[in-house]
Amino acid sequence: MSNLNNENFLTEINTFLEQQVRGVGDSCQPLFDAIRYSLCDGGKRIRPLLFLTFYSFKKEDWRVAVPFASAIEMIHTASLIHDDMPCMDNDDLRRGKATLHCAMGESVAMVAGDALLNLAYETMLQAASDENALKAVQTIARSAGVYGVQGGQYLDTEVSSKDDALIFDTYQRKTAALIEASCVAAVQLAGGTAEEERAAQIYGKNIGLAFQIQDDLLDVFGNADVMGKATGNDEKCKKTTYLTLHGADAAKEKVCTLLKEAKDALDVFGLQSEILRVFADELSKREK
Ligand code: GRG
Repeated sequence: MSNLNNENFLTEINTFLEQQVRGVGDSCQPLFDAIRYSLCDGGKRIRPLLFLTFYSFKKEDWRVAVPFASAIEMIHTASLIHDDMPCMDNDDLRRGKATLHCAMGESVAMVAGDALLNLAYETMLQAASDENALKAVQTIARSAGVYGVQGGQYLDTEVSSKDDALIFDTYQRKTAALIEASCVAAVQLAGGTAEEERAAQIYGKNIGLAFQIQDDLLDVFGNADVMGKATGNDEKCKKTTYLTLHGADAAKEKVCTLLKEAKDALDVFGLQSEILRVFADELSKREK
């Protein structure tokens, strides 16, 4: 995923995130330390990088978009903290180190995830100065809730028997929604056209679905050391996945089809979107 790793974008995102969760040295400093432990170290940052990439297609002043891009990373990390907990996937390893509940206890992990989610909205609302920004915040909020990540997690953990339609419903909400929102909200913030919003939506959705099927493949065939998290989790939790329903060859083929659809949507952004085509190609080869 090196091609999206614009060093300026990455530095600004990481610096901004550090600042937001530094804490003020009061009685709740340990809670900030817990949040920083999960947020500031190890993630690939693909959602905020997608956000800044789409935004910069439309506007040069990409630094004004950093709070929004970073807030998406906060939402994503909050979901990972909760996802790892014993009542959910019960994982010990995340981003190459002990999961937050293993390192600091379950109740700290619970509150840290909640606090990080809240901080994401506070951060966006503080930065929102016009109608475009409010539209973007709404898109992001919807993608994190029942129509997105939280609904997807519900389906993932509570509905064990799934057909193809329910698998795609789960993947769309749990994984694709926030990736899609990272693309769409960036175009909205930049005041893009309806056609550009639609293109970003198709790209994000297809990238997101492909990302989750690739995740299923990595959970079975990946290297835990490279990924920084355990493999075999789906088997452990007896999850039905696209891979268990259709097998590895069909899963790899589906990833390629989805990535092709993602790339085909990009024409409206012209030559500058080549970076997103390369990113799509790299996704099918990702090892972490
Ligand atoms: C608090 C928003 C919120 C939700 C609570 C627990 C839960 C409900 C949702 C979990 C959703 C979840 C973990 C989806 C998986 C998405 C996914 C593919 C994660 C891996 O993303 P990467 O590879 O991870 O981008 P890094 O570590 O690189 O950021």
